[in-house]
Amino acid sequence: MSETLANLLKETRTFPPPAAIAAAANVTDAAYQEAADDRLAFWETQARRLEWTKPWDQVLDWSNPPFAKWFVGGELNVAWNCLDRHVAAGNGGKVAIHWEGEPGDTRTITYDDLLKSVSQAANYLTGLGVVAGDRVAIYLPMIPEAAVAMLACARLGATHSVVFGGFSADSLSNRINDATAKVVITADGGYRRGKPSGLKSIVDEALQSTPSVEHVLVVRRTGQDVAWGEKDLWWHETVEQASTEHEAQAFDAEHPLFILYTSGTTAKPKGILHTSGGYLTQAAYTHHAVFDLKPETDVYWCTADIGWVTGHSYIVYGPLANGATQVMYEGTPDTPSKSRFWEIVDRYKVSILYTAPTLIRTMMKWGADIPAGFDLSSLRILGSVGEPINPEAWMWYRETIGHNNTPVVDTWWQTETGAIMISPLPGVTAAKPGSAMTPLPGIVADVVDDQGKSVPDGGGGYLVLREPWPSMLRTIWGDDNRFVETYWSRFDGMYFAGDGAKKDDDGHIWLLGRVDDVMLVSGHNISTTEVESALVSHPSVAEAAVVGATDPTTGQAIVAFTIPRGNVDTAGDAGEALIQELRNHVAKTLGPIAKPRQIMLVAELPKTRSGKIMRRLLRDVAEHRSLGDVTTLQDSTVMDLIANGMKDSKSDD
Ligand code: 7RM
Repeated sequence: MSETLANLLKETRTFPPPAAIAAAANVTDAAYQEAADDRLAFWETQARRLEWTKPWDQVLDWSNPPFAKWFVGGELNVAWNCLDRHVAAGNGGKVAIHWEGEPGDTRTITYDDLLKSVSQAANYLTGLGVVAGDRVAIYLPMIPEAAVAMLACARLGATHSVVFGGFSADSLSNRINDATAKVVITADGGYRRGKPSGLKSIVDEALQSTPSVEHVLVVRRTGQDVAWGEKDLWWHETVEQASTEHEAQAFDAEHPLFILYTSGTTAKPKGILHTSGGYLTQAAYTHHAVFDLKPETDVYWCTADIGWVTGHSYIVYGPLANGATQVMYEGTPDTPSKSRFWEIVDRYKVSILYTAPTLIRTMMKWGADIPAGFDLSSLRILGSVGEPINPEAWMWYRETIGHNNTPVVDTWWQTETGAIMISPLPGVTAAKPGSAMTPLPGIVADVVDDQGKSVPDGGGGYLVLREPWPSMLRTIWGDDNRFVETYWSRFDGMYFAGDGAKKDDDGHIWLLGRVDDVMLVSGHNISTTEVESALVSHPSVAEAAVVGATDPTTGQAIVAFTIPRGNVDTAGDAGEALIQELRNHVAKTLGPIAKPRQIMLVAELPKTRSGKIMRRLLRDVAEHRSLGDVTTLQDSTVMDLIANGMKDSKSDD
């Protein structure tokens, strides 16, 4: 077999858009043709969704690939586009953010309020000596000040680097030093799982080794005791006392907007650099197109953390550029109870929900009676991001959350791509459960084989992008060579994303997980995603993670870690019987080659804070290696559970 990646899973269900959504859709089928006829003219049209103080002279400069310049010569202020223009248009009284704290406190923030707060922060940061081009690190919980801090930087042309509130002092200081940040914006702490967790104390520790930092601005969120040093300034005593008037200055379209570090597994984190005009154009356009946002009536909620690119593009920049009203939630979905999400949807009449497969599978595990207790009829569009969504999780999302008639948009993109690249359009696409379907208008994606040749329909291989796009990363901060090597050298003239994918018989794209995770079983390249999806298609399974473990006869063998649904009996013989049933179920669904050697029933899986399964750790467990660094784990006790479970499980044949 010489195929690059096997295509085992067949899916025949399709769900055309509801007539009402199709009839009023922001974007219709015509957009694909328009973009195909003249891609650059198409993106120019989208850039005009923003207000520019100086028009561009050239749409794209691609004379020195892979270093792109979009909207060359154009000038705009990103924060002005997200705030001032909505206020100027008479929408200052409109709610920008319905914020919900984990303990149940709430804040309602209008566009007027947000503009005032951002102006205060911009004024105070200016007073601290922050000027365009400086870097500011942001280490905050999911509170409105996180958006305020980001927008204040954007307003001044300072480059923000948001670091996940869950990262350790070491990760924080590495990121601060890599970007030589001058100011850190943090909070005393934040609420997670019902407890105030400290942030300032971690900053204090990080600051032992960050010579570039001159000031630390501290938002008071929890009121917990904090140590206080010379560099420390309370946000409420400084920013909140500053003038609410601030005149935004325009910056070049290619002015750096933010750096966001990808939390690479072992290597040094990569500071992904995004710039202004192209980034905001694609963030705003995709938010408008993929979620069909009607700013007058929709209530939008993206459950991501602001420390993840999804929070940047689809909590801050995209929605605010489009004048959306959105919900922002501080905490976890199970605090104080497992119905927290559905309470919020019901209370605010959320109409567009954007979340991650990990959350959907967790909700599946908890059971359908929990959402059934709430009125979810306001929901009209559901989105998914972060990992491949298994067809059965997609179906559950649509049926149980989306009252069996909402479009589900599975959106593929990366920190590096800045905005959504491959996704159904809710008013156009007849979506298939588990497929990201089609590159968006203006995006040129393909699936290629080892040689970089386009695979035919029905074939699997590597997902690539063949043409530059406006919100593409411009480089890795401080390391152009690594940028070229990491993304542009595997296939000539193409961006390689690191993901495996296939085209189905209709040419629709299915993401198959990271190519590093692909399993080589008796000469077949099998994706983790397809085996996981086969497991999740069994009615007893909520979630599964699959890895290839070294095997003396097959090279690698498939080992699956499986979380049963809430009501499933797994005690004693019942558990053993289920394991056999699941192994046979996979063999029946995908063929005998994909039959797992071993299945373990577990309660949890190790995940990053953005919800991605850490297969590397599971591979270590499956091969009985030590666990290595688990500091980015959502819950490190999970690994103990899994390691214990390992002893009990047995592998036959
Ligand atoms: C937005 C985000 C990027 C990686 C990417 C994929 C995976 C994301 C999907 C997906 C299948 C999806 N940025 N990924 N979305 N895989 N279907 N809809 O997640 O930089 O944190 O991660 O996430 O492997 O390369 S990210």
